[in-house]
Amino acid sequence: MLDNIDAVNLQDLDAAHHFHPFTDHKDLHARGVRVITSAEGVFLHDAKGNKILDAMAGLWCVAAGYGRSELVEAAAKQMTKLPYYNTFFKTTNEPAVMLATKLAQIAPEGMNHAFFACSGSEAVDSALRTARVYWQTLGKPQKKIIIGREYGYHGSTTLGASAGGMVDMHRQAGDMPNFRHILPPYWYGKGGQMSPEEFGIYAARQLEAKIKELGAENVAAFIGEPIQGAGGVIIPPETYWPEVNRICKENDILLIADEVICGFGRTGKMFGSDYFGIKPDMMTLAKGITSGYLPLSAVMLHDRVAEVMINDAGEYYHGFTYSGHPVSCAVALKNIEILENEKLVAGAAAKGETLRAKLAEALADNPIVGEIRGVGLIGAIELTADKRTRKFFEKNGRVGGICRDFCFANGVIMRAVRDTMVFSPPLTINDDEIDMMVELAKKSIGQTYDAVKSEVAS
Ligand code: PXG
Repeated sequence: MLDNIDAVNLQDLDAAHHFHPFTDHKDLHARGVRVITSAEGVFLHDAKGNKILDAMAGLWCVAAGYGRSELVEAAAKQMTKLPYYNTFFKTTNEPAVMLATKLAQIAPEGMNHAFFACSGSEAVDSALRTARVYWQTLGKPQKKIIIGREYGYHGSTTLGASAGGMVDMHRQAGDMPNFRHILPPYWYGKGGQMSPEEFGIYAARQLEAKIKELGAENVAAFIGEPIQGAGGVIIPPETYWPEVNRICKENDILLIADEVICGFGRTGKMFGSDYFGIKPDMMTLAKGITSGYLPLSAVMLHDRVAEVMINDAGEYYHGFTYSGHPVSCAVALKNIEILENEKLVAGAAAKGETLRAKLAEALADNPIVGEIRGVGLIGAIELTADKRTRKFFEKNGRVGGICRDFCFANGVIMRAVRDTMVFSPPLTINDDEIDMMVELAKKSIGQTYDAVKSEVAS
């Protein structure tokens, strides 16, 4: 069937048969779907012959870039040897063991056990279940409540959506009991007159207040992304995570770092927890673990948690057909080898600095650019009606949408989250490609300014 593809109209077939994730289908059918046909390095090719710089690395995941034959070979080799076997019922496979061992080596101190799943959502779901079982095992079954944050994103299973702080998702599905949400550490949007440092403490203490309100004896865990990605690349002030560490410890609350986006070098450190000094009890990993080449995720358990789960919890009634899938694990191992051999993690820190400096220079005169922020190769550009007062445009999300469409038309993919343009290019991006990304961003944000000029404070 795939050999005949040139002869069929993929747009029509897609509209007829494909129900997409996170999509308004009426709107999609009116515009027509974009068909991506191939990719190499940081570039995508679509069916119309356009070449597009993917400044999002797919959905924040293609760390090692597209077209890596080493990953293809690792998959083919493992598929030939053992394409599948499960890790239930007292069995394991070579790639799963070796990957668990490798993850224990590169993860922060004390995180020595990996539980495998297929997606970030499944990892989050698994971490939340583990938190509940942990407290049950310690004789505190009433410790059930999970605290997350507004604008948090922890996936789209019902538990993940409930832990996340996306109100539209809560409305449709994620309204499970025993979840609460606190203010995100989003200084630009919510910091008012406070300095970022003051606001970091203030936002962390919302957690303390929430625990007090609920009673620490009822709270199982706090879950947070080191940097909130899908929520708009919200980078907490430096004061935030140390205070959260303290609050979780003092109140005997598990701390879950959702590293699905931050993990595997995005921040210029292997994990976001390394960058911010977070002391998690569990970490969820996905996306960059295989650079998106195959589905795979993991929950890393700190020894504190693993000892209880292994020695005292009895049987763990949880797992997936594809937990520890040998082909995904083989690809992950090769992918981590690439990150290490090509020094892509330290490279992300250096390239991120170059990228932000160039963006700052290119966008300095654009009146709607309120802030450019980033850590490593994850970043954001705030579009604002008045940059002196950090005032957003009317109908939040409208101007971001305009900008995103200009970006696409100009050949660069950036995401709009409300009116915040976010980016996370492959860690392999080179200097010329950084220049190209900056040029295309400058052009697109310039066109956006022209389109909304009348609304901008002079
Ligand atoms: N946690 C975090 C921090 C994520 O960013 C998930 C969990 C869920 O992973 P899965 O593999 O189940 O999708 C994510 C995923 C976007 C976007 O548009 C972000 C994600 C997924 C899809 C779209 O920003 N993040």
